[in-house]
Amino acid sequence: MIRNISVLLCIILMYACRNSAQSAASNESATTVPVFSSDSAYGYIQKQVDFGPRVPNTAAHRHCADYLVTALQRFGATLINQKVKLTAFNGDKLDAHNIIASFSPEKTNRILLFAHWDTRPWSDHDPDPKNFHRAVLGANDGASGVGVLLEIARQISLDPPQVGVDIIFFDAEDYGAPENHHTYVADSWCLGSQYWAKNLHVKPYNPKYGILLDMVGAKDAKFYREQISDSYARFLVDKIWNTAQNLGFDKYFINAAGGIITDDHLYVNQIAGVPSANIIQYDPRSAHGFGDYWHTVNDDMRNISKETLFAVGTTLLHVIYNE
Ligand code: AHN
Ligand code: ZN
Repeated sequence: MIRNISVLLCIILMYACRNSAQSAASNESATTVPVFSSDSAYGYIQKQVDFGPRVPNTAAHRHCADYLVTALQRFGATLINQKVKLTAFNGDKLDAHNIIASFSPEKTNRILLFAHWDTRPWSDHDPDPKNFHRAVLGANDGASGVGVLLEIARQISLDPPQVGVDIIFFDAEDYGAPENHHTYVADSWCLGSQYWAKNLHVKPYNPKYGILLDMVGAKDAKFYREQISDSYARFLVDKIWNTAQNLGFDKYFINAAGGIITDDHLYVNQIAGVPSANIIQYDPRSAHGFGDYWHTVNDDMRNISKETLFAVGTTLLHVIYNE
């Protein structure tokens, strides 16, 4: 009898403890999410564009790298500079620089955020063929993803999330062979991320997932579910697009299949084995796909919308601070 009562007490006690542990856990997870400043992100984009096109082997490229490294250090990140000579499809030797910033590097529970910071040496989609040999200014194609991630880095410095965060700015993404090139060259795009995936900055490197931002600042941009992302990281695409929808950004984040786009996330998935998704402006139903400014001399600040930056940045902050 006495034994039965003590067993019963034990069970009651265990149940009570379990409930209080659960409520403590749910209190902890009720985190507040910082407010994304689109003014700040816009400023970081302007700053990059003011250097001019960030084409590898140019002074603008070097000056912009210095600026990005300094900014990330100011936000308290631990920096690793991966500098390497890479050979482009046409034989050009590129002084490439992947910029790797870690927040709370001691944490094992981590996520990766990335964007390319270089710009394209040729405007090969410009309607005027005379512009072919002019470099792309890359307000959207390059600077927008970096600008959003710099603002997220600033927010992390003010109020760190539970999860450790790595931010990588990949170089030499946009040096791929033009469509009119005389032969097909495999893997001519994304040289910086290909190099990183084969030469990880820490080993082993197993973040939960990676998110790529590419062309995330244009007015009225539409982000469809990119198909490489969906095949390697459907859970993550669901998470991002559901978060955006719950925040009221379904005008931007369209929950339908987009294109199959060779981009940095392909190599992060395929070679580094980090399940990764690409948030990229590509409308499979429009004639221009990437937008009519893409790889033309018109990819300048007039193309950038604070409203679009806010939708992307806010969605990302909600994903990060709910980990
Ligand atoms: C291709 O056009 C093969 N991929 C697009 C990747 C890219 C270029 N993103 C920005 N610029
Ligand atoms: Zn490009």
